Amino acid sequence: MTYETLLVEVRGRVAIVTLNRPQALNALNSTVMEELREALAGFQKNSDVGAVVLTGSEKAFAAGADIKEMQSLDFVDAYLGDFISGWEDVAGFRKPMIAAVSGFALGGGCELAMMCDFIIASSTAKFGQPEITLGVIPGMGGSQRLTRAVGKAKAMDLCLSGRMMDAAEAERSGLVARVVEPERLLEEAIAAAVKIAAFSAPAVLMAKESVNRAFELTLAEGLRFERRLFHSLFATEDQKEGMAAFTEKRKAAFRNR
Ligand code: CO8
Repeated sequence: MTYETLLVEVRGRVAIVTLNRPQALNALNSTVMEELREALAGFQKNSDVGAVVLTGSEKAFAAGADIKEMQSLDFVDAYLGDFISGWEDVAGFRKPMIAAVSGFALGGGCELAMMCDFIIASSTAKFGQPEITLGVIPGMGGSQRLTRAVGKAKAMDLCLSGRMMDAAEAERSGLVARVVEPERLLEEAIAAAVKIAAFSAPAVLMAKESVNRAFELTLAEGLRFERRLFHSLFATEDQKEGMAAFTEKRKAAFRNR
């Protein structure tokens, strides 16, 4: 499958998706959205893909929604067409997805990185929600996911001032899971994805689902939800294999069923 705005490569059980609009610093237009949704829908159905790495270029993960595309939009068109709502399918992807971020992750770019399960950043990465400088506000989670990730003080600072934060500040604030040197970014993200994709797929998907529920449920309901999923994993062959491998002091060979 070839795309206009994405490069897609599958290595073993890991799919690597590279945003590829270098002329616009990977600005996210409707083609990127449609193509990413299509690629992810394919990975969702493909049991040979266990995890995804989403990345951009050295200079930009993505410098935001495409300003030139949305410039002339009016309220009625945006509202009736439910502009950008298709990105929810990216956030709803059920398999693990790691963002490997180098350079600018601004506006929709920062929001796209936050739709992934965790972010590995190059030391050159810069995160921000500069929408306020354009007379708008974040539209795809910047005021919500960012606030949950970094807390009110930093989220307010970024959304109100439009300033960027570097990788070190992003890691300190809890937005980023790991920071690595630029030349190691992709290698580190792929290694993490390879490791995750080798675990039991039902356990991996349930771990993701359970962590995500922490943002929606009360603690008591979340704990109950987690426990029910935990119970259900005892119905899998992989649980038997994982625990047998531990007691037999060998590496588990998960069948992903
Ligand atoms: N949209 C369209 N084109 C862009 C964008 C963008 N967001 N960002 C950069 N480009 C283009 C530039 O116009 C330029 O094109 P051209 O050469 O044809 O003029 C090319 O990319 C290179 O950019 P610069 O020359 O500006 O590169 P610099 O290195 O000088 O500056 C910056 C890099 C600082 C990143 C600068 O390009 C910039 O400020 N970009 C805009 C950042 C921004 O405001 N982003 C927020 C956009 S609004 C948004 O994201 C709303 C989110 C809503 C939900 C989206 C769902 C995913």
